[in-house]
Parts: sequence; C-alpha cells; structure tokens
Amino acid sequence: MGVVNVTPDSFSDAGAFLDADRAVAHALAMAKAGADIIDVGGESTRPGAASVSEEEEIRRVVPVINRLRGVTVSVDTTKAVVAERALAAGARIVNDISALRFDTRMVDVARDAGAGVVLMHMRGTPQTMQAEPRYDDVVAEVRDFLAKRIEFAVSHGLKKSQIAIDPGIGFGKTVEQNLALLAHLDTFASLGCPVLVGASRKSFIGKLLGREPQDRLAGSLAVATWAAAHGASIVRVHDVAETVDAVRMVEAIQK
Ligand code: 7PJ
Repeated sequence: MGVVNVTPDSFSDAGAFLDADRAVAHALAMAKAGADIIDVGGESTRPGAASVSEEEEIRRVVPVINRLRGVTVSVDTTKAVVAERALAAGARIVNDISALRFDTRMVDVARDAGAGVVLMHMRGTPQTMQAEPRYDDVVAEVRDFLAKRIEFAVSHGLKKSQIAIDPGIGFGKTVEQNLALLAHLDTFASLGCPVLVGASRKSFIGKLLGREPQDRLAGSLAVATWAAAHGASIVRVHDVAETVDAVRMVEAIQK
C-alpha cells in the first residue's frame, strides 16, 4: 500500500502533493513501482495535527481518486461523508484509523458500498493519543480491541472477508510498545483477518535510530520486511519501489 497525502501539513512530505496533479502522478508512479493499493488521505493524522472540515477533506481527496481509475484506492478517513464521496469516485477500501468509532454512519457506508475496511487500533484521538500511553499488556489490549471491532463490523453486516486489521503503529504507543506489537504480530494474524502494518518513516524509527523523517528509509524497510515475514499481508509505505524489492526477497527466502 503506497501512501498519498493530499495535505498541507503531513510531516513526511510537507504538502508536496497538495496539488492534485502531483498527487495523481505520485500515486501512478507508486502503482507502477508495485503498490497494489494506493491510500489517499486528506487529513494529517500525525500527533497534534489540526483537524480538517468535511468539505475541505472531500475537496482534497475526491479529485485525486477520480483520476485513479484502474488503481485500487483506499481512502484514509474517519468521516463517513468523505468515505461515501471517495467510494463514489472509485475508491474500494475505507482505511479508518478509528476502526469505525468516530463516525457512527461509517459502518453503514462501508457495508452499503461493499467496500473493504481497515480497522486500526488507536488510543484516544490523534490530538491526545501520545499523552503518556499506558497499557498493562499492550499486545493483549490491542488484540482484544481489534477482536471487538471485527465483531462490531460483522454485527453490522460486513463480511469478515471485507476486513483487514492494523495494530496502529505510532497511534498512542511508546517506542517500546510499538516494538512489542511488531514482535508479536502473529497474535493479530490469529484473529483471522489480513493484517496491515504502517510503520513507514514513523517517529519510533526516528527515536530509535536518531533519524529525521527523510533519513528513515533503512529503518522503515527493516520494519516492513519483519512485518511481511511475521504475518502482515499489507504494508503501508511511502517508498514503494524499495519496499517491493525488500519484501520480494523475504518472500523468495520463505518459499
Ligand atoms: C496509518 C494509517 C497506519 C493505517 C496513517 C503516518 C500517519 N492507516 N494512516 N495504518 N498511519 N491503516 O503515515 O505516519 O499505521 S497516517
């Protein structure tokens, strides 16, 4: 899964793709480089980022998605109306970092469209999530949360085959908690849905290695290959060509 941020304030590419033309070109380049899914997001979810109105988020993502016909697109949003408009424009998957919690209508929108959904674990909200996250057992708590969100989605008419789950690396977790989640990825795969891992350029890599976002490729590749080797079906990344090579090598060894 290749990331396209259509936002002016994402930490990793600083609004470079705010312009729809450039976002589309970037998305198509990632698809050509081997991304199976392009994740289009119009609201930065980095810790403390400002929230964006529904209208503005739609204005950012829909023109881009409209121009990605022939590409499998997920929309990174927690807002049902944004998901609805994105699905109408051709997106196939709703990537909801709130796991269908922030907008009560989201589950109905996904079900009625027959869309795929990504259910991600997050503690609190993007504004509050990094305020001293504490867990007794982070792996067990994230697993239980995801099990409950799968149950919720299925009880509202989604099929299990429409659902992917994600431990939410960096969303309300310390460096050590992120590492624990990655060390026990198999725990999530046992819930019976494909597992997505998004660790690309995230701050736990920066903190561990002492690297700024633009210098986190090697660390990001290490996490992506680890994840692929330990049960992840989808890795959400910025550097698609490099990740495809790295993951292909791991798969060749595993065969
Ligand atoms: C994730 C995401 C992630 C899923 C972001 C960033 C922050 N969606 N959206 N999983 N991260 N499913 O890319 O640094 O980890 S935005």
